[in-house]
Amino acid sequence: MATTKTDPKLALANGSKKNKTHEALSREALIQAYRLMYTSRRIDDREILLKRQQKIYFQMSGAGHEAIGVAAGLAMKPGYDWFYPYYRDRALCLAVGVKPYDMFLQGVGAADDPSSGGRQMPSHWSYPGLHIVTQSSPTGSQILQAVGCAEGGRYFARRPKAAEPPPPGALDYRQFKNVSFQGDEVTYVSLGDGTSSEGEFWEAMNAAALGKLPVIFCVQDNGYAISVPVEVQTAGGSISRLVSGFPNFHFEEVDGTDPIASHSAFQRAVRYCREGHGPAFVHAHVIRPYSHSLSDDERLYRPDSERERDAARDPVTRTQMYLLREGILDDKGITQLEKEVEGELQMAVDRALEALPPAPESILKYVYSPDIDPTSPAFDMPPQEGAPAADGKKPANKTMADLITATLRDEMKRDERMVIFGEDVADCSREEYLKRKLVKGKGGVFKLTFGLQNEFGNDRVFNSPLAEAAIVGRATGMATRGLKPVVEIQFFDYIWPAMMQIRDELSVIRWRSNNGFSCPVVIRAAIGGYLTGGAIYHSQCGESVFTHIPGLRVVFPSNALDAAGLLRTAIRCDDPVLFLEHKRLYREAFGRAPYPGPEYMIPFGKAKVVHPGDNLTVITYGAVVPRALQAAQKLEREQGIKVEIIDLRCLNPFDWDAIAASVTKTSRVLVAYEDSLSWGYGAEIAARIADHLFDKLDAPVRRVAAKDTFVAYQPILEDAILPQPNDLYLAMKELASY
Ligand SMILES: Cc1ncc(C[n+]2csc(CCOP(=O)(O)OP(=O)(O)O)c2C)c(N)n1
Ligand SMILES: [Mg+2]
Repeated sequence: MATTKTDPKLALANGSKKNKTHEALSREALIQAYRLMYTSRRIDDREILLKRQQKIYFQMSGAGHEAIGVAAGLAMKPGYDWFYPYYRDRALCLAVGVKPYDMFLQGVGAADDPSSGGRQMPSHWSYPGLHIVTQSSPTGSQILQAVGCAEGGRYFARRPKAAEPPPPGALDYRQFKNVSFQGDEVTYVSLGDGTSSEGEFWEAMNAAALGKLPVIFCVQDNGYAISVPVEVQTAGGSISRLVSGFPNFHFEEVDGTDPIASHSAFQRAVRYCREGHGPAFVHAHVIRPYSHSLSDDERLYRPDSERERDAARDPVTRTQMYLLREGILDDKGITQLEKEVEGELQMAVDRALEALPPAPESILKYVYSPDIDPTSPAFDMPPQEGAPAADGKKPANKTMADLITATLRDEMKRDERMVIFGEDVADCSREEYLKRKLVKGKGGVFKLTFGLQNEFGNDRVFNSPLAEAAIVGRATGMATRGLKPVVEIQFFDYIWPAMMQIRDELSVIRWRSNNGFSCPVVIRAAIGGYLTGGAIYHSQCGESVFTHIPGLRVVFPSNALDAAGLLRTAIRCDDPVLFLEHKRLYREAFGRAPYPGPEYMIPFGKAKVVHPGDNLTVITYGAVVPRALQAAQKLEREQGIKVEIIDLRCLNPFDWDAIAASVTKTSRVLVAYEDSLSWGYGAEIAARIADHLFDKLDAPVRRVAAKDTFVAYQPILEDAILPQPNDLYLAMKELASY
């Protein structure tokens, strides 16, 4: 696609009176643009003062970025288009409709701060009514979500029925998600020049180009990322040059301190996206007159000469000069406008300083959905005896893999908002091969999604590029719009590129936006070892890394029926869920069950006693369950010791009541898990027992787990590393005789 570059002869500084039309901006619009730019700058100035007076706690300025922000805001439609701005986008937010008072409420951390209720820093925008989606602080983690947001909008435009509320009585997340979409909506996302070095930026560009999605990527290039200049950041010094090979894009490179040129560039970009041609890239050259933040002093790394060169391009003064030169406003008019703005800001500051802080008791509110409690009895739905399998075959014992597939199929039928994507999950991306019956289809490396693309179409079941952050980031954006993405991370071992999205975005979006936004995604991941040859990178556990994250539900079933019941709860609930599927259990003889029907559900946080006993409690989950059973049966056979085995099934929340009841009865407890011993999931359980049940214990709390190393390839080593039935047997025996 063509790149449009601003002709310097037309640039604002050289504008002449002949240029009466100001491109697409009327005189009134130009005055409005100046008012917004001036307001933005003065809010920064006021905040800096308030910070120095210790009346606010943080400040991040948008100074130097005002022209491009206002231009973007005026070229787009608030409450219609979608916005993923970054911290320098104060002027954009003002142009889209955020009030200065709301910005000062952020600064003071007020309960009434509409963006987060005092939870998130100022300049981290979140205004649901204006479609400004909650922002975090990791540079660039908003970009993939913007792509997912655009995908969500397009999905609903193509399938408007999916956006309708669920039938009355249907218990699921849809009841609490009002979907709105427009056929020609555009999603804006911005970032700094430095942030374009993040991998997620490139993943997002690729995904947007592949999908021809209506996303405008706005790189606001002030030449620095804190103290790192652009030539050290970006190979060749120009992000425009680097991205120019992406297909389907419209490119603009513009002087982002010139509101007229910026507005025209944005108008062209918006038009291109609205017309459905694909994404756009706007590279705006701006300045950063106020150092990176109040903690930074740019004089340490930028000489005066360079800073003065920048100052000559200051967008606020340039625009003011332009208005004067063009006779749009005279001195008196400028003074009057500025006086009005100062008056408005003074009132806003005065009011914000009076605002009440949030109540300390509110800190746990909105970690999870306030609307749907997945631990409640409403999610306790019995299996349907003799239900014919979803594939029409007669009831027979099914594997965990079979019942996961059946559950996915049932839920796809029930809820048109559900989509499945990930690496290799489709039957065949080249659909014509399927249609012509040239191939059977793959459906996942473990085949759990086999047949679903064939049945539901490739807009609902599709392959993603090999990019885990993109899978979770896009899913998060889609779920924000009301879809239910059930995505697959092919191996738990490769979940780590998505960690930023999971830890800093997916799990925290509801809390940090004070319930303004939510993203109840389900991530399925194949986990665990005992594979004989799985080695270091196909055997990992690591569930405690995720149970440590507030806001994320973590489920880890050990058998077919539990997998079906818990997966259905995961899909219908209103929180993000990490659903861990043990590869070794997928097709094990252990734990098979007949298809339980399309309504079978198990509430989260409810353990199951898989072997009753009075002498000793074993708390475990996943692939250790069958191994613990084997050990307990041997111990009972040999010594008559009766071991109670508790399968937690759900790790966050977990069933404390079941643990307490059993330990109170047996007074001896072993916590057994497959992950390496130290700092693992069992440490928390053991600590809780020591804390709350100390007086019930007749023996120390013991743990059996993997050695504190990695899972090796050679089976002799794997056996020595992972907990074996005999390790469990010996620990149980020792504990029983303590
Ligand atoms: C992932 C991540 N790494 C580091 C930081 C710390 N940090 C905050 S802003 C910033 C520089 C960003 O520069 P740029 O993208 O050019 O935006 P600018 O601030 O110049 O507008 C850095 C390194 C962060 N917030 N997130
Ligand atoms: Mg920068």
